[in-house]
Amino acid sequence: DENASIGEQVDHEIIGIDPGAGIMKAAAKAKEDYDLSDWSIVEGSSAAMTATLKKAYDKKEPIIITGWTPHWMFNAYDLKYLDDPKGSFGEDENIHTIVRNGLKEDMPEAYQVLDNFHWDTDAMGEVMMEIYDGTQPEDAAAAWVKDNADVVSEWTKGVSKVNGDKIKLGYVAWDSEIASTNVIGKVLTDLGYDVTLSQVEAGPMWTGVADGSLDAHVAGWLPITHEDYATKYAGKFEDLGANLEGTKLGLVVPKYMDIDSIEDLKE
Ligand code: PBE
Repeated sequence: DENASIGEQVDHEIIGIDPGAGIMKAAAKAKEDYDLSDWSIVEGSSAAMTATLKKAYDKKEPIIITGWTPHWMFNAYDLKYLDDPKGSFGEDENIHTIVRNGLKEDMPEAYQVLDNFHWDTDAMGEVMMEIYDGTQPEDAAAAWVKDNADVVSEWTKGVSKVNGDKIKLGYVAWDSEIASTNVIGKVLTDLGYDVTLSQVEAGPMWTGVADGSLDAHVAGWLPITHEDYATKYAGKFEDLGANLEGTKLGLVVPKYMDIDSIEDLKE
């Protein structure tokens, strides 16, 4: 119905992702800040969200999702962020590499590589698009590592090879983190590590590094998105700084939708 409000068109639903994601907390804050009490934020996963987006997009139907950059969806579809004049989703931020206390002493080589790991949204986007196109994450990561030997050599410069030492990286099945974790996992494998990539929820990812059951993750969105986790485990992990700068979170819609601001959701 052309005359229905945006809320009526989408059943007052915003398609969210896994409940542990920081973006879900930001979406709940937006609901408060913009007085959207009749709206609900649907929990699910990144994969379910992108599947729902594809279904709507293919039929040019209205849809509102929780979205973030870097993400392949902005390459695959014509999408826009809704303006967020109240700043519920925070400022642009960075993705940090987070390691367990003691990693530096126990595995100085891996520590050095994780500390050196730094790339940009274009590079991450290349890996993400490969995976989107159907390549297995480990194969997409291996191809990127091979094609970007100059970048990778900056991360491994002066680092000695090891002989099958076990290292365990945690990650959440967010598209951005599937890409980054597979890339750094491949680099550590090539250095001689026996690497396990352990897919977990956001809470257990931070808990795992804090209690030492995980050695590291490269998925710390800071200072805002994962602030609760970082505060909860302060002192129980080491932050090696940003591995990627300039991320963004928000509510995202197809460009064919006739709204521009989160304020437009209130009727
Ligand atoms: N994300 C992707 C995560 C961090 C990485 C934006 C979905 C989150 O909201 O916690």
